[in-house]
Amino acid sequence: MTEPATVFLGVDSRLAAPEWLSGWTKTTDTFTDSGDPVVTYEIWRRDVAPEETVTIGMNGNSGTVNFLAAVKPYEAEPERIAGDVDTNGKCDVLDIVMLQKWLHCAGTLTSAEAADMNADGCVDVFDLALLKRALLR
Ligand SMILES: [Ca+2]
Ligand SMILES: [Ca+2]
Repeated sequence: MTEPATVFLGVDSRLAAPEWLSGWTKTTDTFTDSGDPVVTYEIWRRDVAPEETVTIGMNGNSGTVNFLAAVKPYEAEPERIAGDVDTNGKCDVLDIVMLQKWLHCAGTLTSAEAADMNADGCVDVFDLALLKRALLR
């Protein structure tokens, strides 16, 4: 690798995850091929730094192709702005409106995570109060 990248690896779900996968993160994605037999692959991912070498080990089942690999340039998670409920990149009165409506069961939240101002895992009137306070500063 010469640039930061994310490597995705599909591992045959019929096999136990090999030891060398310990530095990888298992995603919730799977991939199913159309072969015979049909094989489902569990998708693992790993962010790789420049100049790092990715070594893929054996899967303990010689004789069959049981891997898929894909590499894409590393993308940082989009930055989340606390209180930016509608995720338009800024926190303003429209976010209060959206959260207020949602609390009255009349609308949707684009980002429940951004709405959870006090990060207690649920969105409620306390978060609305905090959002209002944040905007009044
Ligand atoms: Ca907003
Ligand atoms: Ca909360």
